[in-house]
Amino acid sequence: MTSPVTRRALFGITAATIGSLALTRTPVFAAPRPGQLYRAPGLQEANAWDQIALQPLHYAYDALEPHIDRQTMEIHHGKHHQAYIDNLAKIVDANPVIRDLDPWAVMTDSTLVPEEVRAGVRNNIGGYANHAFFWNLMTPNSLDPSAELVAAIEDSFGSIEDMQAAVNDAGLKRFGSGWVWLVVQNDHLAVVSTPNQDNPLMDLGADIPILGIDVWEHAYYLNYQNRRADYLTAWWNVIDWYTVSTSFETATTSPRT
Ligand code: MN3
Repeated sequence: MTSPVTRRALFGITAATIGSLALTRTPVFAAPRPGQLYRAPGLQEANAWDQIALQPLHYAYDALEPHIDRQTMEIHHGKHHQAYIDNLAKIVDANPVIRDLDPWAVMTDSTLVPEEVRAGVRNNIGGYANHAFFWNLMTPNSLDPSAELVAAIEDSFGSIEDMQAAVNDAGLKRFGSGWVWLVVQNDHLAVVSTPNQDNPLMDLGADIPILGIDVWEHAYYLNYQNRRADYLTAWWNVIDWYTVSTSFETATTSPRT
């Protein structure tokens, strides 16, 4: 893992400096390569269903307190995320035709699998991928976003605070369970939300997520009960801007494959 010192060397420009630079920067959005952003084991290798497994967090369960409490993290990671993995494995074991397909292809185009198991596959491979993505978007040692990401956010939203307000608003408006995402969309950044365990890459979507917040009640209920707005506000205290910045860089500089 990159040390905080190295991270600061990469991204340690003050907000004031970034603000002045942003006025003259025009982000160049080349072709995104969404697959590079999801580092979940097995998701991007051919016929790698058996590699799909729960990975340990890179911080302790209580490291995000008081914003995200230890018990929520234990249950969310150890029970909910594990359940998506276990349920997906059961479906794949019972349907050998799926085993011949690549997990990434299935996640992005669930019509590849038989209709009778499509919903189960979609929900559980989405749950696997989304949570693997989500854990790496949080850290107890949040640093500054890259100058390039700040410039893109200011171009698309006006300010980081305006972007956060747009994300929080979309998260609040997501009825029931789902996710809210900050995505690279054509030549700008945008906020979208998805129901259940869907993500913007499903159905061959072209939006590339660089940040996603879980707004299922299981992500916040123990600490925040019904106060989803308070959870969303608190979440920004644990954002890993390093991961978001590097995901943005990958999404906007890598050739589309
Ligand atoms: Mn969840």
